[in-house]
Amino acid sequence: MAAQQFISPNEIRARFSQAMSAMYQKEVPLYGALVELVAKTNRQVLSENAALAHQLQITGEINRLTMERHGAIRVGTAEELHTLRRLFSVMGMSPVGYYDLAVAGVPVHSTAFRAIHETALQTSPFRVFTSLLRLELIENGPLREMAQHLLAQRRIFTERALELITLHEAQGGLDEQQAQEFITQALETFRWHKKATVSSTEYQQLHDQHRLIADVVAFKGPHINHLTPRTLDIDQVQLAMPKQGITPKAVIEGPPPRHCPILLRQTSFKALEEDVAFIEPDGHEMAGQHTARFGEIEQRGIALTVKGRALYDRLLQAAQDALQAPATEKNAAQYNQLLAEHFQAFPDDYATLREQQLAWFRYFPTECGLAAKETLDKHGSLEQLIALDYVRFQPLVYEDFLPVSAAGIFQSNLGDSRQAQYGTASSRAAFEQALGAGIIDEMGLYQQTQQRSLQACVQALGLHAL
Ligand code: OOG
Ligand code: NI
Repeated sequence: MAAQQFISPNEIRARFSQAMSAMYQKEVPLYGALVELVAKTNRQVLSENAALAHQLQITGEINRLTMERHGAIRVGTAEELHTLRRLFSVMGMSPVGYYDLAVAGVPVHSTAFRAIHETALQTSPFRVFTSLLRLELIENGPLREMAQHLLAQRRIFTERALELITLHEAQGGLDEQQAQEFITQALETFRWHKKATVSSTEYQQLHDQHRLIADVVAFKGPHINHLTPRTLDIDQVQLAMPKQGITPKAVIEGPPPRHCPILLRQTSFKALEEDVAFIEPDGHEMAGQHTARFGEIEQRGIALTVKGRALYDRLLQAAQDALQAPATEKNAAQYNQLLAEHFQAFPDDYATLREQQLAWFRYFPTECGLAAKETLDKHGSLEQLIALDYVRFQPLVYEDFLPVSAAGIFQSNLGDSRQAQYGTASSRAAFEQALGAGIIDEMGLYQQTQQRSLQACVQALGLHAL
């Protein structure tokens, strides 16, 4: 088959993300309300903040804003994770970053499947935070065996989805009809199933061990547990949520509000109590409830270098230490105050962030630089070109997640009451083995994008090098 007949993986991802959003809006109408609120707020911010609108125009992010979202799923076995990697690969999504949540009392480790090149991200930035349950952390032997047994019996992919994944691998792509069918079939894996695969007694046992274990083990598949639109002003949406009947968690995860947003700020509304049906040993259904699915919003800022990230981690830790307790409704104001105080030490203008190499940037030739192409010094340094306004820089947006924030999101939705303690040995190698591939280091990706933007300046301005 000729290569040009294949649909681009980016296009498949964009369509899949759209289909997933439509499905989740039907499943969880409150998510639809949140999407509307975010879209309205974004329009308002763009109309009031010309500088931000201009920045998003130059980086192209303006075009992806309304389609921007991430989702999260949790799987139970190495095989499930392995096949998911192959499934996401059809859509041009690779595993980026390793997140160990066990250190925060959640018995999972995770990665994010996402596109890795800036042009691919531009077509669709859809990401899926994917967690693998670490059954080995469950000390209760019989319960662990029960969970293993239940997981071994289920099939989370449709036969046709598996065939299309294999076809994609064999021929190197999917044509229009196959791609469409793939989207429909792949979506089935993430659908919510009201009917549990366990009895009410089994559910209770799993639940008593950890709510997360019940969520992963007691159902037919890894239902999407939230989808998260990107807002340009998370504080404003957080304030507006209660008026729409949506109650957000007490504090926004991540850095405090800033002129130049860094990394990622997130907040969620509590998981909903939903009706489910357990299958009793005699075969009849028993009505019950399960709480797992929720809504979340996020605001993305500039990606930090290793140095910037170390500073972020240090300041966040210091603010949390100073609070001397987990952040809750009661001490939220105090926590926000402490966070703001500690983050005074983090430069809050792009020029300084760049000078101190705390963050990643993209460089663009200016009109004025292009006009001067024939006469400018081909050996000029980047700093000279910037000073002459021949080249300008824009923040490179953070495309990943934050482990401390993710733990906060998990906890707020699993109930804050009990916090398990697990050994701290993280297990990246085991995760990669299950995945059947190495995890990509996000810092390398940011560095490459920055480098490609410099290279594009060299090309456009006919420079010797940069
Ligand atoms: C994932 C929680 C983490 C985020 O945005 O950091 C997350 C989950 O609850 O499965 O989604
Ligand atoms: Ni999330």
